[in-house]
Amino acid sequence: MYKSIETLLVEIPTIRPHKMAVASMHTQTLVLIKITTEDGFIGWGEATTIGGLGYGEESPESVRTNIETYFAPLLKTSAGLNVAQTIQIINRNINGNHFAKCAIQTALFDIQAQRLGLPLSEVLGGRLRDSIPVLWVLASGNTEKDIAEAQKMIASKRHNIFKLKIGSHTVEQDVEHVLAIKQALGADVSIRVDVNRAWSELTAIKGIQMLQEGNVDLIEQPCAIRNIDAMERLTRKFNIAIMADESLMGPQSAYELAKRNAASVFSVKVAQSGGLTEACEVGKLANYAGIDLYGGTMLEGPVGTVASAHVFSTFSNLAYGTELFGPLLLTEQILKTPLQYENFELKIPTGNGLGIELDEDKIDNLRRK
Ligand code: MUC
Ligand code: MG
Repeated sequence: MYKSIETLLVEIPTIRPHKMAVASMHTQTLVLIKITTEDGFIGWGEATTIGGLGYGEESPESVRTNIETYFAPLLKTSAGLNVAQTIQIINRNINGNHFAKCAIQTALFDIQAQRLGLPLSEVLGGRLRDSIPVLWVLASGNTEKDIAEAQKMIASKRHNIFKLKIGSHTVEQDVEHVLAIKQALGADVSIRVDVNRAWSELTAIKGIQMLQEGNVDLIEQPCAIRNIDAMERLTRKFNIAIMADESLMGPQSAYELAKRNAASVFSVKVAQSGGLTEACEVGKLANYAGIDLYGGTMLEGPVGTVASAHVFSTFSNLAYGTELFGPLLLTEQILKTPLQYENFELKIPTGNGLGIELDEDKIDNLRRK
């Protein structure tokens, strides 16, 4: 049934350095999975991460090795099974590896949706919207450059909500940077911060207090991944939205975080969730728990970005919008027709499957050989 399962590592420089507490990026390594069936369908998936092993527990190289060594042989034995049955076999035989699992699942759903002649969103339960709001992340490392970049984005109607990457400087320096940007952009522009788990609980109390007083709208992942106790205390202590990102690793952890009241917003990432259906389950669980939703990114290229967009289009609550700007951070586009970003939103493709056409010659030129 599956003729080939390929993993391609595609290196693309970023339009400017992207500085975060966990890594400074100058290039992004897209991890693309291409599955070709015996009857001529091609499905794409993506397992891109950030900063090698700086962000998560899987690297581009580990994803490639694990797909070639463990996933591909399993897939070859699953001929005739549907997507759910294939995923069940993968989950029974392979521990962890959420990014690789998500990429494989995306490619299988892409094929399935093409076979059915439907956009991917319809196979996931059905879209509730045709476009989604997308914010921009200011992470040049320089306050004045960030302000100029934001003003350009607002003027061109591309983004009017901004997330700032902090946590690499002292809390006072970080707060000064954030409040200078907030003041320059004005009261109507929503500013959020992502600490990428850089703060201790005491530093977080100090930082969040000042940011809340400065009318910042949201604090993302202030403390360590497994420090759920601190996340719980901070969520109870402050009125400002506290969002779980790295701590949210799929439906089981969503359940734990919700039970503990350890976040008021979930940043749902398809790869971190372990797959598209798992990301949908996180969304449903958040609804039942009264937790607001935000569509996160791993700075994926167009494949992971569009797969995420199809998932987020099915969410009934998307109170904090999304950050699906990954392809815009790259100097090269790898689609024949680029994704459409306009009026502060991303249009969700309407064609069958993912609804995108990859430029395979370009990918071949950019990929690691
Ligand atoms: C993260 O931690 O949210 C998403 C946007 C961005 O700039 O970095 C990522 C990772
Ligand atoms: Mg984050």
